[in-house]
Amino acid sequence: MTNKIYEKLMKKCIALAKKGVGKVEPNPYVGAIIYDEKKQKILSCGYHEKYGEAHAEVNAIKNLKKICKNKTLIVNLEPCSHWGKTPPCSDLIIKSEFKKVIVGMIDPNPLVKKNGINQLKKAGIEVIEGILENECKKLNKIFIKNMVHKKPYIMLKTATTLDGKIATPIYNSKWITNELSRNQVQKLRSKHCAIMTGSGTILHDNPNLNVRIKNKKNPTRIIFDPNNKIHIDPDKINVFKNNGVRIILINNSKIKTPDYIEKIEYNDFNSLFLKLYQMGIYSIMIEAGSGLNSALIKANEVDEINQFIAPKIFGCGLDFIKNFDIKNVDECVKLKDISTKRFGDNVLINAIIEKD
Ligand code: AOF
Ligand code: ZN
Repeated sequence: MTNKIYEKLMKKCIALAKKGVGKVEPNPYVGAIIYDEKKQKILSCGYHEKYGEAHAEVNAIKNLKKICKNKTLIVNLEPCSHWGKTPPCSDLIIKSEFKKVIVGMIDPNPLVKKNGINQLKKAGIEVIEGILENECKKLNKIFIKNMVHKKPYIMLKTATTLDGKIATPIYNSKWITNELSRNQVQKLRSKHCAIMTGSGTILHDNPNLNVRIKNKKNPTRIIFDPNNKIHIDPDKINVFKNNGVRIILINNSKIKTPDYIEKIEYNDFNSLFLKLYQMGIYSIMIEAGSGLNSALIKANEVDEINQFIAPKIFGCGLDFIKNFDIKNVDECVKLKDISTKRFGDNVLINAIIEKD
């Protein structure tokens, strides 16, 4: 069997895995296919459907009417080998007498991490690793960040003019990007556990930071105010309006806040994000001004940027990032895996921040 066929099947696994979006988090998105190499035929498919329930491999095996003996299993994530909320998939795969297992990427979960593959090999099953590895890693970028760093995945969104401005000198920013771009921002918000902004944005824009798409849950709001600049007045400050949305305030003041606001202290970004992860925040979309944007990028905490660019030039005003002390080009923050998308006359640039 050529890798081309495995790649095609892996693509299908990724598509199956995506059916779990919004239902399995913080678990990974996983799809599995059982394939008959002799007949060159897909016999069964499965995916991880719901948090805490059967893994993709188990569902694919369950959906197969015949026996798995001598068949090939394709799965985008290494099969697990541990007892979690469900039994180890590696045991079931061995018991089912598969001949071959095709794996997209190694499971970064320290409880698995190569153990699943090693067990399969020990049982005499042929394992082929790394098929469409980059695509598989992209699919589970949040899960990988969570497992490796025990911190939330951080995506910074900004909406700028062609010259990188987010507002005029008098803080006017309504609207730099067009309606199509702003609708896309709504979709991005709905895909993250939380939205985080700083005190400057709250005081100048008084944003709602909500999702206005029907049947979509509002993400947790995280307000970063380490210098205690905001007065918590839900009548005046929109993000503090309590309509069932979780609110986390980061400040160091002793002032009592309403019970529905969770308050945490700020020391540094690293301990803040470790803490937020422990509080069940697995991914954060940053929608802030240049102060917080710059501090987060400088601290190497941002994983991904989505920059919407409008065909406008201000030539003055607020930059989306400021005060980097860079002298030589090779000292710059480097971006990779660039993709672009048009929204009418706006362009969205999506990029991953290089960390090595
Ligand atoms: C999933 N779905 O399809 C696969 C996973 O607590 P458990 O038993 O659900 O185990 C979760 C871990 O199992 C997860 O962190 C990952 O390491 C591994 N594989 N998880 O939720 C799946 N294949
Ligand atoms: Zn499993």
